[in-house]
Amino acid sequence: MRLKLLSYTFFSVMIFFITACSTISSSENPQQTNDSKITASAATSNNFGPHENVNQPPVPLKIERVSENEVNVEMTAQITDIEISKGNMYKAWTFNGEAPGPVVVVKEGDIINFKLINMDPSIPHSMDFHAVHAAPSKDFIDVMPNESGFFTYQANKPGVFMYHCGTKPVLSHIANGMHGTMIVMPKDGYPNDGKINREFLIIQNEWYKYNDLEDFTNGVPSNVVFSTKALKEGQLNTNGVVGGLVDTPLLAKVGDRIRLYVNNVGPNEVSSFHVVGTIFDDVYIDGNPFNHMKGIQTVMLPASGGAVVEFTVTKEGNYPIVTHQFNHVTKGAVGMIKVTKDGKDDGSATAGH
Ligand SMILES: [Cu+2]
Repeated sequence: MRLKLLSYTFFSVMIFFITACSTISSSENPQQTNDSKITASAATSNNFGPHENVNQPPVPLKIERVSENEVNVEMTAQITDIEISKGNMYKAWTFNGEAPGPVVVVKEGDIINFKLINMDPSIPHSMDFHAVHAAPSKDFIDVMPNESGFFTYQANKPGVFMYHCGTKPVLSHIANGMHGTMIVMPKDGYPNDGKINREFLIIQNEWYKYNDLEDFTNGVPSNVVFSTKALKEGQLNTNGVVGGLVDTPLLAKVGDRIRLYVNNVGPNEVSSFHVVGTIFDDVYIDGNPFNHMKGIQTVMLPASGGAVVEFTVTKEGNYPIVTHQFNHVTKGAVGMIKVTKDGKDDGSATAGH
């Protein structure tokens, strides 16, 4: 494994982390994984079980607006290898072959006609959208292997919401990668909509020993990571991998007012979400415009919790995104916003050696 050293002078600490590059371009299919690495990884991993020889290529999210207040959303449950740190392949249980799964963006009040296609040949999966009012015993039920489930519900509260597989044991399904974010855009927008120059989605999640419920339950995460999902065509779209948002930083221009939709999908840890070198001017807890706070240094995100944070970058440079629980930073929880004169990547290193 290659170790890089990030100089983090603001706190006069040096943070070691393992770099990995596993970005997915939003405009093309995510990269295919390397079978020889998976075989090597399988020899040391403890429990692939019935998924031993399964590695299903990512399937793009299908979302189609069928009327002013109605969308059709189609997702898959599938098994897909993801390189969570250099050389460490994880046979993830996923939605659509991404972990976290693809971002789903709808509008407040939308009726969602949801289809879940379970491509997993061996175990059931399901979908629990925190964004909707539903009867879990009917609307979040298991979909059997190689079958599809159809569900309808309404997203009538705005915000940044977690979704996850709710099949028992839920912890195994979430920790193995079945989590993601739905953004329900407020019907009247956010107060600063006209002043925002750039917006990104940042998701925090943890990884543990492979498919090990004992470790999920009583252990500590081996990695804590940030990812981003493309909110529009051409934006970066990554899995939750160590170093993903350092090797390929988010870009901004001096003076930009930036909005981050943030979501901590856990499964177990709290996030103390902070961007070094700035103060959040405006924060909307869980992304609801009603929950408006100002002048916040660190936003606490419970497991599953979300927020919208807005801030201005006033100087050129690299702004680390962290959870201020610094033991998690050493496990990968750092991303980078690179601020340049023109908002383009100037090629300078985001992590010093
Ligand atoms: Cu599942």
